[in-house]
Amino acid sequence: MALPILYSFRRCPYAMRARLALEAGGIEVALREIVLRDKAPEFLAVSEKATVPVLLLNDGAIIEESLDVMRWALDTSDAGAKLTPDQGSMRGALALIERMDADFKPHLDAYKYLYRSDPEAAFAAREKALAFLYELDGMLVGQDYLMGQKRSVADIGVAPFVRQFAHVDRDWFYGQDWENLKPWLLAFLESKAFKRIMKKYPKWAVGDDVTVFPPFVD
Ligand SMILES: N[C@@H](CCC(=O)N[C@@H](CS)C(=O)NCC(=O)O)C(=O)O
Repeated sequence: MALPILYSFRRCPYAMRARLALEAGGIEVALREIVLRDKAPEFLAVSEKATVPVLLLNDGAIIEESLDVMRWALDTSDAGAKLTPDQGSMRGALALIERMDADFKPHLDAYKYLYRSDPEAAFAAREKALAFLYELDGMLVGQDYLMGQKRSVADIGVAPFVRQFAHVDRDWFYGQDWENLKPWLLAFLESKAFKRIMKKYPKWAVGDDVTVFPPFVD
């Protein structure tokens, strides 16, 4: 049977969290790597919204939001069991992700995109992002993951965005006193799952062989 199709972009944090959920559930998809500045017409035909990730299911259903791809993976595989927090609830984890998207991501975008052109505005945005990062740091006191001692959907939903924030100015980020957040992020970056979902693929074009994701690893 044909695999569901995932339109993805390696460095997009939304696509990363979708890939992490699929990876956790061992759900195989045919990955099509999209280049944002030169989107494949076939991708644009599938999704008017034209953002990645987009998951096209075998019954023709289209999932156009990363959080919905995660929810679908949680519901249709053992990712749900694997990624349930051992403290708090799945609902609480998803609510944290939604809050991050609404309250933190806009500041992250301003920080990242204004960093070179308008440092003053970028630093003001960075200031506004701090509250959420310190909240995460507080959640990590005495535990390895955001919602307990086990990796949950909260970690995979949030970490790609903290990574993006950290990478704007690594020296600054790792110079801050969020002593729990730094090792949590480093452990995420070193994790087998993250390395697996960050495999590089060439830009997809019609007629290419199917790229099965998640990739095989020893
Ligand atoms: N709310 C969407 C946001 C997805 C999104 O904005 N993805 C970015 C890349 S990280 C994108 O595709 N942007 C379109 C563009 O740059 O043209 C989701 O959660 O899937």
